[in-house]
Amino acid sequence: MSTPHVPFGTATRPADWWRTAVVYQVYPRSFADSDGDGVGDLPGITAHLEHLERLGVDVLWLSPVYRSPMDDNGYDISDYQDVDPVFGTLADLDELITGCHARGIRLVMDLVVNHTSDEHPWFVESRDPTSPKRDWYWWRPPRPGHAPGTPGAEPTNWESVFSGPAWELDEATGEYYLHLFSRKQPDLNWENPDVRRAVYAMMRWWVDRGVDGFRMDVIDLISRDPRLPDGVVPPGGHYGPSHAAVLNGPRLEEYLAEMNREVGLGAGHLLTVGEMPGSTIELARRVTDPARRELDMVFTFQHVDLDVRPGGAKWDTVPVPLPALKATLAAWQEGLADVGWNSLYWNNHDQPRAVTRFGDDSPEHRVSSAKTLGTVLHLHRGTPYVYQGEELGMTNASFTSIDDYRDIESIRFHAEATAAGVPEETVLRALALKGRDNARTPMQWDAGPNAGFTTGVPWLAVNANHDSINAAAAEADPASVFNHYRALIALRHEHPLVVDGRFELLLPDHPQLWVFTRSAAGRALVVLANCSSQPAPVDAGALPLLDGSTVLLATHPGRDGLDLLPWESRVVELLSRP
Ligand code: TEU
Repeated sequence: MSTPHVPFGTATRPADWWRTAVVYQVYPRSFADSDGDGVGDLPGITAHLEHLERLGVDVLWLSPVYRSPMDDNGYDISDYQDVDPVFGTLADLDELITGCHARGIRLVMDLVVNHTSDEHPWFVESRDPTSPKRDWYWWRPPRPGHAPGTPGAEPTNWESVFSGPAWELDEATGEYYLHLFSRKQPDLNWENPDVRRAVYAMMRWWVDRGVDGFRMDVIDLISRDPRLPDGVVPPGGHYGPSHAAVLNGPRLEEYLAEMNREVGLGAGHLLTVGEMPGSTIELARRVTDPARRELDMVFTFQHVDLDVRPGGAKWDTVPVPLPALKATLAAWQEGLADVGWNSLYWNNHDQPRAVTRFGDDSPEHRVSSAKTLGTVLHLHRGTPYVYQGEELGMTNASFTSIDDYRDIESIRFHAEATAAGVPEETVLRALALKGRDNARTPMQWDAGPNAGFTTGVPWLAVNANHDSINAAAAEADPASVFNHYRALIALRHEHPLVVDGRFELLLPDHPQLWVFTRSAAGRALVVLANCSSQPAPVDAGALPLLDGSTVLLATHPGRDGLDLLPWESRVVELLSRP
């Protein structure tokens, strides 16, 4: 059973080390600014590694720091083997890698190879129709019977995730190039083996530089039907069955296995996690099956897309009943119980803050709901991901004007929706709920000016609530969200059931309670959580026998009754197996 937590320092990365690990995601623009230009940078991260060390995390996932025109904040890369000056230098990154390793923390890079920047030399060369690089991207003539630039002349009816057509006309050649994201993010053609070889060589270069793995951006978009058939696109271009032509394409697993082999990902025990919008349990069972040597885990979107109206755009928000959320995570637990492995996340740089979205960020309940969301997630089976600020219970930004936003997706949605006649306040309400900038407000280090993030003018406004929500206050307060996350991470390192115990959901239909067990080898844990802002009595009859059990972690220490307070949760080790 027990997958012992292997401390760092061993010469080699042990097999499956990531099964007992907790990953911390840093969004460099918003973590810590060391030179006062208002944008976070690498020396800023290195200067705050103690925060990660005190939290107890095992891995730092670094969102992109590569050279980039920053059209999509670095997810548009113009040089994969250099650092953008706004973030620092390659030497600064080496120092960060060394600093992490010296503290027993591994470092995972962000691999963005579904597309490059349109300023990448590969794409610049591909603009020449005679260049061999032309086939490194998806260049196509206008739709038959249409002159270039005329309505409907785009080769397919695909829409960009960032609104508007997914095809950009190049006046010089009269041809279009494909970009599922912004027009400055042209899609690479993975059908071309030269493209794949170039990507693998770049990855090996980073492995030789000491990185411990890769988070792979929209990796299930890299294989598509080369005939590029039209799709049925819902409004707003959010991932739906419409993008059937690009999601989970016919050669995806062939490419993942080839990448694993050519870069030595499995052989080198490098952590690999694929961001896979549109992924299913069936696909994840195959892709994360160790025997197939493709990926270690995937990021599914099924739980974070529950608040999207079916067939609607991401901005079409609907309430998420707790049973639906419980059922979605439980399905992935059961689906990957015997093969593969789950990733576990509430937050990242694309999702609104979970305490606002799934919890209750009011002053009365913010701390308890942030703790309880953490407890419920971290006690599921899989590798947890903590997004910067989550360990402080940071909330959505509460921006009130489009001028507050910086994210290309939000700004283009606002332009498109208001042009289509949607009232400004409706658009702003949607952005306040789901906009990506909610996750990107600067890290709140202290109650001082700009939350201690920068001595300059922050690129994105600091949340005013940093006066009470900040790392300095949280680390000093034993009852803080920070210290609760510390205890959660320590529990994972110390208790094999948290890593390997079989998951079983109880009370699946209960609208307030999230209750489940983790059991193995005659031992069992029970997680009791009230995920509502109202008190919730628990029917003892519906639970395993709790007599003689031990409370391992609680939001409200000292309480053992079964009338749970709002957002109260407990992790209990049973005396005997249920
Ligand atoms: O995100 C892909 C992705 O799924 C998001 O675009 C998401 O669908 C959208 O934001 C939901 O609204 C990855 C990166 O995480 C994201 O930051 C990049 O913008 C995107 O790919 C393109 O690289």
